Amino acid sequence: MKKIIVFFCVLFSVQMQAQTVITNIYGRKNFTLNGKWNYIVDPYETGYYDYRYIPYDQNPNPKGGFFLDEHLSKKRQFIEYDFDKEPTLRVPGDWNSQKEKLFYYEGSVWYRRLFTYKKDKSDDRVFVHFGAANYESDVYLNGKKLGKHIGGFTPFNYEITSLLKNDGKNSLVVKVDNTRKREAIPTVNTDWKNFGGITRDVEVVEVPKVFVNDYFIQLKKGSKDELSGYIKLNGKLVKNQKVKVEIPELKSMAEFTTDDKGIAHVSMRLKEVELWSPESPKLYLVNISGGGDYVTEEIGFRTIETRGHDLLLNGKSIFLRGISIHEENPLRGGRNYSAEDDKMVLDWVKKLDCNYVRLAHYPHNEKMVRLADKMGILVWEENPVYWTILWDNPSTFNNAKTQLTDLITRDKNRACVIIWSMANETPVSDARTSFLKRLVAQARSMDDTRLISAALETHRDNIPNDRVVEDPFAEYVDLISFNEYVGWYDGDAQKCDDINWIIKYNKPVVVSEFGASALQGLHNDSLTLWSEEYQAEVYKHNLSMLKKIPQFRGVTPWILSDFHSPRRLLPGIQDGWNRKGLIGENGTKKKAFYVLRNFYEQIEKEYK
Ligand code: GCB
Repeated sequence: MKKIIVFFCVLFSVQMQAQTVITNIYGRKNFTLNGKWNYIVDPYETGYYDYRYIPYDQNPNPKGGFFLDEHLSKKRQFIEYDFDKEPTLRVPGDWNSQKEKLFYYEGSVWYRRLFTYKKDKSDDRVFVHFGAANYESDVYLNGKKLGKHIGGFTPFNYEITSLLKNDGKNSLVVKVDNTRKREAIPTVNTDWKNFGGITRDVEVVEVPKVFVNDYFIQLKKGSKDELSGYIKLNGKLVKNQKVKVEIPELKSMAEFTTDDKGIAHVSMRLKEVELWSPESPKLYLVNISGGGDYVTEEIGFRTIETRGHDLLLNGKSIFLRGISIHEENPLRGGRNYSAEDDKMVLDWVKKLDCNYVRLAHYPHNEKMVRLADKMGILVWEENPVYWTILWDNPSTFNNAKTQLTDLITRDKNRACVIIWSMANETPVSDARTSFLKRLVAQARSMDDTRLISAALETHRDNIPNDRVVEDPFAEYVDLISFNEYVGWYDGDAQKCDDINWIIKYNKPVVVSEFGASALQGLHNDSLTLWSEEYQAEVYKHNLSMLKKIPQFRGVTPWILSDFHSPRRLLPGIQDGWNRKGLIGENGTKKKAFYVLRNFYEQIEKEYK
């Protein structure tokens, strides 16, 4: 029991909180830590808890084998781990799709990366930034704890200036635990694979002593030529500092002054700005400077609003020709991790004649959203509040709020993002409505320029063919979105023809899901379940049913491609995959793909 005795006298009590995430990480001076990391699979948490189940990092007198780094304790004996002898995993990337023996693994894995880094300027500050790690991460540099981050899809960073050995060997250790938990966001029950690991980029970022931590630069709500937002500096003596926004192509430049919190309000008028749209996704180079820092990135400007049933992009009525997607490359059966993965998926989206995607059911990676910005694809982004979570648990709420906050912080300058979704398919109750209302308040307080929605549920009335959308939460959203499965969980395809939709809200309806499963390559008549023909039939009938809804302004059928889901067990058909994709696991398009594309080509003409 007490055999694994290593006495660690260094105590890792520096439990720093995760710090405000640095905006536009890719526009900074970066040093990538992507690549091969040694790893230890630790299902018993041997590296974290001692034999009394006390975490080593909360124990003033630790006995046991904290998995930090043997390089720090070379002289000690009895160490029962050795990162150097362990195999490696690619970072970024989930562990399940990289190693066969980890395919079903859920639990803790320790990662270790050695690196040397030399600062450019001696008084610069250095951070380590993670695009995401699923789900809980404990991060240590050179034996000191930087902090713990909770949430599998949002970025986090820690300042490492004082711990970094300038030009010496540094050891970064991260324990990633993807155990599903009832109180977590998402909770234990989801219809997608719980890919674990450091799934996104890891960067060392160097910034000046006082730097531009965050900024929000978009058109002011209701205006087509006035920018509004803020710039936030980080560092000492940040009161009354000058900050500057410059858009060279528009010959626009303006200076602002920070308040005592280091925040400057931005407001400036643009001349002859070309608005961003799917047809012409114009991006401008925007330079932001202040406190000795200078960042630049491409930003687009557009307006999005609703008027009664109508959805207006840049003042013009638009129909959202969309598709839902998970962040999985089906050809590899793993979470997207590269630019090629993102490009392949968004190229499929374009081939479907879409102008819009729903990034379900959690924040996808930042580069994907940047690519959508460039390719002219509108985006719905979603908080991972999925199905039935612990609505009454305050820490569950704080977790959901933090993830939403971090998502909005990360993507608020992307013109393509038009909708923040609070949740997916959450059964109505007072506790749930109160929970979601508080999330809406948070989203609106951070960003009043975008629309708010959630994928709601529908219910049946006493009349068998009536389908009703009535939800107290609908009052708080800008769009009415719901998931419906007439033709799959709810009768057969023909049933669509008799359904009567009752939606009393005077708001645009953007249907968040409908669909049916088909095994790619399985052909039969259009009545046979699991065949491509049946799926195509469900699409035909659903599309003509939805088109009759007067407020119908968009749809994201479920889903672009087949994806892994441990809930889907039917042998020979599902084998661990959700088969509702329009594209099979080998990349082949199913018949329904073309049904949807034809529909969209038609709609595109109608909205010209
Ligand atoms: C839904 C969920 C989605 C599932 C889908 C299905 O309503 O929102 O996550 O994967 O149904 O295939 O049943």
